[in-house]
Amino acid sequence: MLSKKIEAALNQQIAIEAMSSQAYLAMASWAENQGLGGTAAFLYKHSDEERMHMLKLVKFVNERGGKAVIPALKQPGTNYKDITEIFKALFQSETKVTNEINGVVDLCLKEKDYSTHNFMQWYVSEQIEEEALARTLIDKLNLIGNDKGGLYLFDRDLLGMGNTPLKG
Ligand code: OFO
Repeated sequence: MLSKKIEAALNQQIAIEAMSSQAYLAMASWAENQGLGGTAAFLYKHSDEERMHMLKLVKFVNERGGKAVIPALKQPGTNYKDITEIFKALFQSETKVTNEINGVVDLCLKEKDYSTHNFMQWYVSEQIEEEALARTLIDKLNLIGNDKGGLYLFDRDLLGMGNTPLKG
Protein backbone atom coordinates (compact mmCIF):
# COMPACT_ATOMS: atom_id res chain seq x y z
CA MET A 1 0.00 0.00 0.00
CA LEU A 2 1.30 3.45 -0.92
CA SER A 3 1.63 6.10 1.76
CA LYS A 4 -0.36 9.29 1.14
CA LYS A 5 2.88 11.21 0.61
CA ILE A 6 4.17 8.78 -2.01
CA GLU A 7 0.77 8.64 -3.69
CA ALA A 8 0.74 12.45 -3.95
CA ALA A 9 4.30 12.53 -5.32
CA LEU A 10 3.48 9.91 -7.95
CA ASN A 11 0.33 11.78 -8.94
CA GLN A 12 2.42 14.91 -9.32
CA GLN A 13 4.76 12.93 -11.56
CA ILE A 14 1.78 11.72 -13.62
CA ALA A 15 0.88 15.37 -14.26
CA ILE A 16 4.48 16.19 -15.22
CA GLU A 17 4.70 13.33 -17.74
CA ALA A 18 1.30 14.30 -19.18
CA MET A 19 2.42 17.92 -19.58
CA SER A 20 5.65 16.79 -21.27
CA SER A 21 3.66 14.68 -23.70
CA GLN A 22 1.41 17.63 -24.48
CA ALA A 23 4.34 20.05 -24.91
CA TYR A 24 6.17 17.71 -27.32
CA LEU A 25 2.97 17.20 -29.26
CA ALA A 26 2.76 20.99 -29.77
CA MET A 27 6.42 21.03 -30.86
CA ALA A 28 5.78 18.16 -33.29
CA SER A 29 2.88 20.01 -34.83
CA TRP A 30 4.99 23.19 -35.16
CA ALA A 31 7.75 21.21 -36.91
CA GLU A 32 5.25 19.56 -39.25
CA ASN A 33 3.94 22.97 -40.29
CA GLN A 34 7.51 24.11 -40.99
CA GLY A 35 8.04 21.24 -43.42
CA LEU A 36 10.41 19.49 -41.01
CA GLY A 37 8.88 16.04 -41.39
CA GLY A 38 11.71 14.16 -39.66
CA THR A 39 11.76 16.46 -36.65
CA ALA A 40 7.98 16.16 -36.45
CA ALA A 41 8.16 12.33 -36.52
CA PHE A 42 10.80 12.39 -33.76
CA LEU A 43 8.73 14.73 -31.60
CA TYR A 44 5.45 12.86 -32.15
CA LYS A 45 7.24 9.74 -30.99
CA HIS A 46 8.74 11.57 -28.01
CA SER A 47 5.26 12.74 -27.09
CA ASP A 48 3.99 9.14 -27.26
CA GLU A 49 6.88 8.03 -25.05
CA GLU A 50 5.98 10.58 -22.39
CA ARG A 51 2.39 9.38 -22.50
CA MET A 52 3.68 5.87 -21.95
CA HIS A 53 5.72 7.15 -18.94
CA MET A 54 2.50 8.63 -17.59
CA LEU A 55 0.52 5.41 -18.15
CA LYS A 56 3.16 3.34 -16.41
CA LEU A 57 2.75 5.56 -13.33
CA VAL A 58 -1.06 5.50 -13.50
CA LYS A 59 -1.03 1.70 -13.51
CA PHE A 60 1.55 1.46 -10.75
CA VAL A 61 -0.38 3.81 -8.43
CA ASN A 62 -3.64 1.90 -8.97
CA GLU A 63 -1.98 -1.51 -8.59
CA ARG A 64 -0.45 -0.47 -5.28
CA GLY A 65 -3.81 0.51 -3.79
CA GLY A 66 -3.60 4.25 -4.52
CA LYS A 67 -5.80 6.36 -6.79
CA ALA A 68 -4.20 7.76 -9.91
CA VAL A 69 -5.43 11.24 -10.78
CA ILE A 70 -5.67 12.18 -14.45
CA PRO A 71 -4.80 15.88 -14.58
CA ALA A 72 -6.16 18.82 -16.56
CA LEU A 73 -3.55 20.18 -18.94
CA LYS A 74 -2.59 23.74 -19.79
CA GLN A 75 -2.14 24.68 -23.42
CA PRO A 76 1.58 24.42 -24.25
CA GLY A 77 3.55 27.10 -26.12
CA THR A 78 2.87 27.09 -29.85
CA ASN A 79 5.30 29.63 -31.25
CA TYR A 80 8.96 28.83 -31.70
CA LYS A 81 11.62 30.98 -33.34
CA ASP A 82 13.41 28.02 -34.87
CA ILE A 83 14.26 24.38 -34.41
CA THR A 84 17.15 25.10 -32.02
CA GLU A 85 14.73 26.86 -29.68
CA ILE A 86 12.58 23.70 -29.72
CA PHE A 87 15.44 21.44 -28.67
CA LYS A 88 16.66 23.89 -26.04
CA ALA A 89 13.15 23.96 -24.57
CA LEU A 90 13.02 20.17 -24.71
CA PHE A 91 16.37 19.88 -22.92
CA GLN A 92 15.33 22.36 -20.24
CA SER A 93 12.10 20.51 -19.69
CA GLU A 94 13.91 17.17 -19.38
CA THR A 95 16.31 18.60 -16.79
CA LYS A 96 13.32 19.76 -14.75
CA VAL A 97 11.73 16.31 -15.06
CA THR A 98 14.99 14.73 -13.85
CA ASN A 99 14.93 16.95 -10.75
CA GLU A 100 11.33 15.96 -10.06
CA ILE A 101 12.16 12.28 -10.45
CA ASN A 102 15.12 12.64 -8.10
CA GLY A 103 12.74 14.26 -5.62
CA VAL A 104 10.40 11.24 -5.77
CA VAL A 105 13.35 8.85 -5.34
CA ASP A 106 14.52 10.84 -2.34
CA LEU A 107 11.04 10.72 -0.79
CA CYS A 108 10.89 6.94 -1.33
CA LEU A 109 14.05 6.55 0.73
CA LYS A 110 12.75 8.84 3.48
CA GLU A 111 9.46 6.90 3.59
CA LYS A 112 11.28 3.55 3.33
CA ASP A 113 9.14 2.61 0.30
CA TYR A 114 11.64 0.34 -1.42
CA SER A 115 9.31 -1.06 -4.06
CA THR A 116 8.40 2.42 -5.36
CA HIS A 117 12.10 3.26 -5.15
CA ASN A 118 12.81 0.24 -7.34
CA PHE A 119 10.03 1.18 -9.78
CA MET A 120 11.42 4.73 -10.10
CA GLN A 121 14.86 3.49 -11.15
CA TRP A 122 13.48 2.93 -14.65
CA TYR A 123 12.73 6.67 -14.81
CA VAL A 124 16.17 7.56 -13.51
CA SER A 125 17.88 5.64 -16.35
CA GLU A 126 15.42 6.94 -18.92
CA GLN A 127 16.25 10.54 -17.97
CA ILE A 128 19.99 9.94 -18.43
CA GLU A 129 19.31 8.80 -22.01
CA GLU A 130 16.87 11.59 -22.78
CA GLU A 131 19.11 14.35 -21.48
CA ALA A 132 22.11 12.97 -23.38
CA LEU A 133 20.10 12.75 -26.60
CA ALA A 134 18.77 16.30 -26.27
CA ARG A 135 22.30 17.58 -25.60
CA THR A 136 23.65 15.79 -28.70
CA LEU A 137 20.91 17.24 -30.88
CA ILE A 138 21.58 20.78 -29.63
CA ASP A 139 25.32 20.31 -30.32
CA LYS A 140 24.52 19.20 -33.87
CA LEU A 141 22.23 22.17 -34.43
CA ASN A 142 24.93 24.52 -33.17
CA LEU A 143 27.36 23.02 -35.66
CA ILE A 144 24.86 23.33 -38.50
CA GLY A 145 24.12 27.01 -37.78
CA ASN A 146 22.34 28.53 -40.77
CA ASP A 147 23.38 25.86 -43.26
CA LYS A 148 20.21 24.71 -45.03
CA GLY A 149 21.86 21.52 -46.35
CA GLY A 150 22.91 20.62 -42.82
CA LEU A 151 19.39 21.19 -41.55
CA TYR A 152 18.02 18.95 -44.30
CA LEU A 153 20.35 16.12 -43.22
CA PHE A 154 19.55 16.69 -39.53
CA ASP A 155 15.84 16.41 -40.28
CA ARG A 156 16.43 13.26 -42.31
CA ASP A 157 18.36 11.67 -39.40
CA LEU A 158 15.50 12.44 -37.04
CA LEU A 159 13.08 10.77 -39.41
CA GLY A 160 15.03 7.54 -38.90
CA MET A 161 14.85 7.96 -35.11
CA GLY A 162 11.17 8.90 -35.22
CA ASN A 163 10.30 5.76 -37.15
CA THR A 164 11.77 3.26 -34.68
CA PRO A 165 9.25 1.47 -32.42
CA LEU A 166 8.38 2.86 -28.98
CA LYS A 167 10.35 1.46 -26.03
CA GLY A 168 8.09 -0.31 -23.58
FE1 OFO B 1 11.43 12.47 -20.35
O1 OFO B 1 10.15 12.59 -19.07
FE2 OFO B 1 9.29 11.06 -18.94
O2 OFO B 1 10.22 10.45 -17.55
